Amino acid sequence: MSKAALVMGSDSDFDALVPCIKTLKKFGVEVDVRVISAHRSPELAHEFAEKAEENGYGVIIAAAGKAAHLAGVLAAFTTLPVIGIPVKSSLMDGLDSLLSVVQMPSGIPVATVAVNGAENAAILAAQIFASTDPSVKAKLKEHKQAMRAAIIEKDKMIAERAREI
Ligand code: RP5
Repeated sequence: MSKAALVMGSDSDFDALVPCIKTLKKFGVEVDVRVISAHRSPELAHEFAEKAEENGYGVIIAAAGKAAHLAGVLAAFTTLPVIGIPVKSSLMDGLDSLLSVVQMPSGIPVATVAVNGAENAAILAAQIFASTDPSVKAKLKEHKQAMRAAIIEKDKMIAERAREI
């Protein structure tokens, strides 16, 4: 079974990450959820990233806010794909987190989703697994079909509302 790690910098990030956990489970991706801080427990971040592949993870999703260095630090110690979720912070609406996650130096990429983009992080992880896991791929196709059907419904509904004006 495809297995991802979702690592957050603090337990205070958890609520923003619930959609990521739900979405990974929806696509049949096993997920281990951890709190590891790049700043408060840096040696554990190092150890986690170095052992992630032998521990069976295919993707690491790393979420942090403010000076959000977690995803970049984990990416420094692994060749696994790392997806970064900038968590919205109280002072700058998450712009601080976004820039901290996305502005990686050449050679160490972090695939960064939007501020609080927890669902998209899970979908991107599922898409990475889908190249080798047909059951994840089938669920992704169903998801796209469902979105398409929902948009067609909304199109009809909006046309109806516009006629009534
Ligand atoms: C970051 O600092 C965490 O990812 C969190 O978003 C932020 C604040 O952490 P706490 O002070 O709430 O633990 O490292």
